Amino acid sequence: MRTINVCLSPELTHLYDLSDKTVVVVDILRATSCMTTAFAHGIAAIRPVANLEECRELKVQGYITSGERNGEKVEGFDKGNSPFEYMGGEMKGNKIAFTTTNGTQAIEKSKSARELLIGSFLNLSAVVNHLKASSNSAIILCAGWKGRVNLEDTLFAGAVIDALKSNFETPDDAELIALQLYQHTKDNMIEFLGQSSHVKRLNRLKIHKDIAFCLTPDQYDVLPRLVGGELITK
Ligand code: 3SL
Repeated sequence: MRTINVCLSPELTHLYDLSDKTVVVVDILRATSCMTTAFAHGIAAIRPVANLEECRELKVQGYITSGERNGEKVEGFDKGNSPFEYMGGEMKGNKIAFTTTNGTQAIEKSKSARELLIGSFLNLSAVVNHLKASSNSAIILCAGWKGRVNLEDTLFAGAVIDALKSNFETPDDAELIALQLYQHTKDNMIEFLGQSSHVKRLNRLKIHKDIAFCLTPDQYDVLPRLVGGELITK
């Protein structure tokens, strides 16, 4: 039977063999929610990059520069990391160079995967249906915060495990942690996450409306995947 693992931090990726797996990278607040939203509104491709300089250099090649550091838009960049910035449709057909504190770092660490997908609550069913239909074993890689575990990514991992527990073996306790957390909090996720370090951080930055939106399941039927260094959906 196929297995599904939850990797609770990018710092733990060395414990897993990614080369024969589908890896779903998740940064609920907010990088992978933002990427999902951008594709749903017509972005052609996203090039995830780990550092600011590389991102700036891609501007001259026609990329829109997007991202954040510590939650705040980077000076001189075109866009920040709020899903609401990607809904207008004015970027349709364009390519984005994207760099974030944790999400794009997690993508960087998963590049050896057989298949790399972008997951969020916004495209939860698209992720689940793809994993169900695939013959690959899978890893849900939680981006966390600077190497530390966070609640919101763990909750998403729990939602995926909940949907797939009869299709996959779950070998480790991380899967149980994620599943139990999700099952106990799924009906009051927003309230529960009020205690989380990143929700407190975003609230301090007055970024309130992104939180509820990023926790809303199945807004979009898109499934970004990494092909040749760029995320695409086609
Ligand atoms: O770390 C990241 O990748 C970001 O999503 C963090 S923030 O929500 O923009 O602060």
